[in-house]
Amino acid sequence: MIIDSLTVRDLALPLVAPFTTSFGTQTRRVTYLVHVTGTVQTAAGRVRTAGWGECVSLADPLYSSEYLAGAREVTERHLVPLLQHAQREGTEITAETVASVLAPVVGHPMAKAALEMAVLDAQLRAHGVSLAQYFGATRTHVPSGVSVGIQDSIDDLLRAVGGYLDAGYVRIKLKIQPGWDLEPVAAVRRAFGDDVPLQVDANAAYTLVDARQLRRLDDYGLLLIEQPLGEDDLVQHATLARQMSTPICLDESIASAKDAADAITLGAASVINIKPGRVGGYLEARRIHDLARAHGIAVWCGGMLETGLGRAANAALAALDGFTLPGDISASDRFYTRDITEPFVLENGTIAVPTGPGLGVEPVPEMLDEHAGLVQELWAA
Ligand code: OSB
Ligand code: MG
Repeated sequence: MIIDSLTVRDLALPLVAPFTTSFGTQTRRVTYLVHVTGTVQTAAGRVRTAGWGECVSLADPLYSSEYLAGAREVTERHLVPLLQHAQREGTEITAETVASVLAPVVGHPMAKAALEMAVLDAQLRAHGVSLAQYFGATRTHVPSGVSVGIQDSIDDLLRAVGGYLDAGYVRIKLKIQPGWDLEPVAAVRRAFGDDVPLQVDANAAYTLVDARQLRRLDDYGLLLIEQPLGEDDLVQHATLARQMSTPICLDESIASAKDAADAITLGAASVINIKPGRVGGYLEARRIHDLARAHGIAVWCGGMLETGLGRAANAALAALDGFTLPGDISASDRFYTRDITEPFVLENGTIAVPTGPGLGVEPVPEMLDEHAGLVQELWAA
């Protein structure tokens, strides 16, 4: 496309309840939205188009080194200028070229992914193609799992899990940390039985010294344990994988298709959580899906408390064949009283994949008025 404007808007949405993981508690989702406008050459001629992106970075550098203010800053000072320079020099900015144009900047995958998402949305809207069609995904609905935060008590946990099961979620993920692991897992199994698809996520809260404790989770028939050890601990994850029968899934450790290949080669993961923001965008996410599929490694789509924009894109990605496990693609009301788009709702334990062009959803202006800050122009017409 030929970009003629790019703006960002800060956004803050309250959460329906605090969300606690081993790295901290969130009570609201703060992020920024990217909006890009321009023209795209199509078979029908040059058409005006616009697209939305959402940054999945969290406010603080606790889940990843990237944090929201840094992502916003690098976008303004480095990434948008790289796009402008490339366009001036005659490189067409498309979803397929964004990553290589931004490659000189080291790191900052979530900031890069938000830009790529906006360009991809704009480009697909111009061509009248949905994101799912672009990926080659055929499923119309994706199974919906829910991530359950660390609670103040086992009673609170059982109430929360019971509510999600009643709502129809088809898979439960419990956040764990040292001191909140075997007991909550055992309590959920006791209360809801052995047939509930159940998995745990440690967000890197353990070390290999804890191997004996982690191995005790093998008694509970878990689908997987997600990111027990540190982001950099690929070799140690491979060691742990040989010591326990519960499949190891990596989240934080996988920042690229290359990381996924390394993890598979080392035996550090038998499942991969794909989060498009964490790996620099939906195109790299797609490559990880393809790579994992070729190796017979299961993947599922993770979540970062996305608004309806990111939720729409995640549903489209998860509609690909290789996503063989339910993702953290819950209904909008799992996190938000009111989403910024039309809400995603549970239908028989699934989320419908949008069918309209691009993301297939758009922010409701009234919600932006209420929850978004001023429009900041980073690339003026
Ligand atoms: O580790 O998967 C994670 C949310 C923020 C940061 C990291 C993680 C999560 C979740 C929430 O588990 C998933 C969701 O958006 O539903
Ligand atoms: Mg995780």
